[in-house]
Amino acid sequence: MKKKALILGVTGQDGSYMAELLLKKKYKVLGVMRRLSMFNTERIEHLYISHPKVFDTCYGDLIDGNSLRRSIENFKPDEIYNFGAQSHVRISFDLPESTFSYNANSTLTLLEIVKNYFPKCKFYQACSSEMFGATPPPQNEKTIFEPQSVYGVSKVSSYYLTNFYRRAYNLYACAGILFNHESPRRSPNFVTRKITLSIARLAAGKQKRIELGNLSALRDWGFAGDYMEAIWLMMQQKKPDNFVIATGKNYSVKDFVEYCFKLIGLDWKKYVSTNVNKYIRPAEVPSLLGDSSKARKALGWKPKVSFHQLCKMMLEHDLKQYGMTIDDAKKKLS
Ligand code: NAP
Ligand code: G4F
Repeated sequence: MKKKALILGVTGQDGSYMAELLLKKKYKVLGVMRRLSMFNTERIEHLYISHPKVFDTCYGDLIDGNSLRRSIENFKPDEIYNFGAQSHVRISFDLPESTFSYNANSTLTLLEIVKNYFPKCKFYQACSSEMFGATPPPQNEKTIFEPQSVYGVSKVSSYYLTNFYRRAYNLYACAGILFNHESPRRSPNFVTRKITLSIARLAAGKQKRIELGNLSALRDWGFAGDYMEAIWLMMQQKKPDNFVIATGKNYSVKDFVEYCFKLIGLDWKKYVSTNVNKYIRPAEVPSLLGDSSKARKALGWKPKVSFHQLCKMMLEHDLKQYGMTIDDAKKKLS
C-alpha cells in the first residue's frame, strides 16, 4: 500500500518541493490549495502531468475548518505536512490579524481534527527561526524565543500548540524550526529572489537599479530542497520531536548582493540603493544563525548546497528566463 501524504501550502515553495520528494518516494500526494482569482499552480503544474494517478489537489482554506476536515476525511492521509501560512514577515505588520489566523489558528484546527478523528496520522508543523527574533545567535532547540513580528508570534503559537498536542494526546506531531531557505521557486518579494530577479532584469535591460532595505541583517540561508529531506526524516523517526534545520553559517544581505553582482562582473554599489523608509520593519531580526547539531546527529541530515552555490543556482535560473547564462550576462555588461 502506498503511503498517503496531505500537503497544506502545496502551491508554495516548500509545498512544491515536498510534493516532488514524496512522489519520488512513491507516496500518493494530495495538495490543499485555496481559491484565488488567478490560477497559482505554477510550481506544481508539472506534477499533474508526471504523476496523474498519484498527485492531485483539492480546494481548502486554512481558515475554513470544514474544508480542512473534509479533505483529511476523504483522503485519509498517513502524514500531514502543514506549510500553509502568510509567510512574509514584513507584510505581517500590515496584516496582523489574518497572519495570526492563517498561521496559528489553523494549526489548532488541524491538530484538533487529527486528535479527534485521525490520531494515528503524523503531523508536521512548519515553524521558523523568526521565533528566536532578537535572541542572539547561535540559536538551537533550547534557545529562548523573542519574536519581533506577529508572524514570529504566530509561529511561536503554532510551535507550542504542536508540542502541547504531542504531549497531552500522544500525537506524532513534529515542529521543524527552519532557518531561511531559498530556491529558484522563492517568491520574488523575499530579499534573495528579489536580488537575483532584479539582476537578471538588469542584464536584460529591463531594470536600471535595485532598491533594498536593511543590508546588514544576517541570515542563515540554505536550499529549500535540502530542507525538505530533513522534514521527511523528522516524520520517519520512532518518536516525534522538534528540530532546528540550518546550515550553521550566516551572511548579510549585503554579502548576498555583493556575491551575485560579482558573478556577473559588476560592482553592486553602482546599482543598489537603500530605501529604509519603504522597507524598514517596526522591529527587525538582526542575526539568525542556526545550530542544527541535534538534527545532524538524530536524523543523519546535513545540507548539500552552500550559500555560494545557492546564489549561483538562483541567478542562473533567473537569467535563463531572459535567455542568458552568467557568461552571456558578463559579456553583455562588460
Ligand atoms: P510560501 O511560498 O509563502 O507558501 C505558503 C503556502 O501557504 C502557499 O501555498 C499559500 O498559498 C498557502 N496559503 C497561504 N494562505 C492560505 C490560506 N488561507 N489557505 C490555504 N493556503 C494558504 O512559503 P514557503 O517559503 O514555502 O514556506 C512554507 C512554510 O514554512 C510556511 O509556513 C512558512 O511560514 C514556513 N517557513 C518558511 C521558511 C523559509 O525560509 N522559506 C523558513 C521558516 C519557516 P498561495 O499560493 O495561494 O498563496
Ligand atoms: O527575505 P526576507 O523578507 O525574509 P525573512 O524576513 O528573514 O523571513 C523569511 O525567513 C523566515 C525564517 O527566518 C521565515 F520564517 C519567513 O517565512 C520568511 O521565509 O528578509 C530577509 C532580510 C530581512 O532582514 C529584511 O529586512 O532582508 C532584509 N531586506 C532588505 N531589503 C529585505 C529587503 N527583505 C525584503 N523582503 N525585501 C527587501 O527589499
